[in-house]
Amino acid sequence: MSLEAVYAAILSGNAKKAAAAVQAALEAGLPADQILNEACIPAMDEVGRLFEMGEKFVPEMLIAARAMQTGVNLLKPHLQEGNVKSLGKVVVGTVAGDLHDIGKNLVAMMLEGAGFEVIDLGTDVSPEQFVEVVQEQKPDLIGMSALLTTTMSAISTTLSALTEAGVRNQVKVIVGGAPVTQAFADSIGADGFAPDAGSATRVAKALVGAA
Ligand code: B1M
Repeated sequence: MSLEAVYAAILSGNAKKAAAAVQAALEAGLPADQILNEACIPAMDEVGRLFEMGEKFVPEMLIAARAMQTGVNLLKPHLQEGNVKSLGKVVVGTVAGDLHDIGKNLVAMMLEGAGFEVIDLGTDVSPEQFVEVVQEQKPDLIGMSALLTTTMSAISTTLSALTEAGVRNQVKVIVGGAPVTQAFADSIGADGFAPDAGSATRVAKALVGAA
């Protein structure tokens, strides 16, 4: 069964097999979002669970992440809506101290596909970098991703830095990432929260009045 092959290849960190399995699943007519949500993401969740149990280690998480990215790259053209009209400019980045980028990359990909111009600052993005890019690029939105409970605070530090620089009111801020919740987003004064990449696009559209 194709979805199982994708799941197994990512779980074992075999990028070549992951690519072949994703390709086979696409050719079998499975929708890209089903391959992503029912095979790729569950495989990474299982990697995380095994890491927590002490049955997998950081290098194995890393190779699984690479296998996932290889598969996602093949899904990318199928996940995007192909909308060409620009809905606005979005700056995305994983916050300071955090190196996780798979979720952030998915969010960037979906936003791009929905018609936003995306500037991806990468990972470990300092509050100063976010401030600088707002001053220079004047984006409509900032999207901050955090995957560690210890780096969630970097989201509020960045919001404070935007306020201190006098640019907080020039930009809407969306936050997300596994430990981030709507309650956390509300508590720090973010404009939007999204639990996954699909809803990040819906929230972004609503914030620029394009919903
Ligand atoms: Co890390 N890691 N990791 N890791 N890692 C987690 C997050 C962890 C939950 C694993 C575990 O213990 N079960 C745990 C965090 C525990 C905690 O804080 N509560 C953890 C840990 C502890 C660590 C290290 C500290 C391990 C160590 O060194 N001892 C270390 C920290 C490094 C650092 O960042 N400073 C570390 C390192 C790594 C790797 C580098 C090896 C690798 C990352 C590779 C990479 O990203 N290029 C890695 C991985 C792969 C994981 C897991 C297994 C998978 C993450 C992932 O890609 N998920 C993860 C366990 C897990 O999440 N189940 C784990 C798939 C991805 C599609 O989901 O990123 O949640 P996610 O994104 C979703 C949503 O959250 C949302 O949309 C996405 C798609 O639907 N979303 C947004 C994300 N950003 C958004 C932004 C938005 C809106 C929605 O708006 C802007």
